Amino acid sequence: MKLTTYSVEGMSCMHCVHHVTMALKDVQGVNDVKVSLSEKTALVNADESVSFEALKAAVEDAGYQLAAK
Ligand SMILES: [Cu+2]
Repeated sequence: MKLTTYSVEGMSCMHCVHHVTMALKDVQGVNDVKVSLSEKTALVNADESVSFEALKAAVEDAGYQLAAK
């Protein structure tokens, strides 16, 4: 498992935080997610097998942008 912090663009309220959190948690291999609205970040605890591309695609499907930090 590894912990990685990403930056998230497009969030404006706690509903957005919820959407991003759910999108990331739905990715296979993701164990835990903490999204911060004020810091515009997502702290992701995931298996080594989880790619950045998979996380980015999930967040984009939900309507937000994920970037390496
Ligand atoms: Cu919102």
